[in-house]
Amino acid sequence: MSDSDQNPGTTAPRPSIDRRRRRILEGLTAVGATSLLAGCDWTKSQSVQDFLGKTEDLTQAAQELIASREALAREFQPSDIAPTFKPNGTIRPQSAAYQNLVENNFENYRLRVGGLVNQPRSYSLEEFKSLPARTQITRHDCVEGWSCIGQWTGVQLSRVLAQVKPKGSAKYVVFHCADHLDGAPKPYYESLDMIEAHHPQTLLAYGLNGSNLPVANGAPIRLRAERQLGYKMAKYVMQIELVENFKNIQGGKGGFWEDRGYNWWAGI
Ligand SMILES: Nc1nc2c(c(=O)[nH]1)N[C@H]1C(S)=C(S)[C@@H](COP(=O)(O)O)O[C@H]1N2
Ligand SMILES: [Mo]
Repeated sequence: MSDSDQNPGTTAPRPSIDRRRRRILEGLTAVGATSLLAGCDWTKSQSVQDFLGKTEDLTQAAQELIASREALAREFQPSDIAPTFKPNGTIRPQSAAYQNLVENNFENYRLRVGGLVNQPRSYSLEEFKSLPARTQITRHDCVEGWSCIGQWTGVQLSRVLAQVKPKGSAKYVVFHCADHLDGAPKPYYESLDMIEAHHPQTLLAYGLNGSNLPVANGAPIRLRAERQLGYKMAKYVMQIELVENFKNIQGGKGGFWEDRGYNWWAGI
């Protein structure tokens, strides 16, 4: 990626909206975890109402933002699917451990889910594929300026979170990957807040266009967060960690590209 691809949107002068937006997002993130996990409609939960009540001057902006965080990404028709889904970034992790997984058809793969949860667990690929699935046809937008439409099949992340039972202190979901992009010393990683993690179109996908997810696109499991830019959608997910903040993870900014200057918030 060239330097001009970094920090999309930083050239646009929109300081006050951005500041408000950030304050609201931080508030929603803070209250999001507990209210979502209680299984309630989080926009009506007491903690969200309390938060919004304290920001009277922001009510209009806050309501617009809540609506935008609930909105579904557009879904497309089968005839819109691109013949090949363009791979980007790592297309084949080089480690011996990953090569072994590929050679054994991912039989030894385990998706580990832990951190700030009450019931850490790990899934074999077979177990994971036996969970209820969702299929969606969506458009992927990369910050480099290309888009691609594909059909994804996978398990809603919300379903996995319900199984591991996050603690009240969990505010973010971190995805640790198998690849070291561009020979980086540490593996690729990414993160979502609890609201994005519980969005119905946020999937841990194992299928692309009706087949197993190809290695080039993140086999055996990759994240789909359909209202975010491509770099948020971690491929080769090995481990999921719930955390309160990013300070002990790599560069501390919540993602591989974030540690290198991209915005953590990559909503589109
Ligand atoms: N583990 C990992 N995940 C990653 C990347 C990567 O290099 N490694 N690249 C990101 C970027 S910038 C994009 S656009 C998409 C590309 O997904 P694709 O290869 O299926 O097109 O994956 C994202 N997730
Ligand atoms: Mo990207």
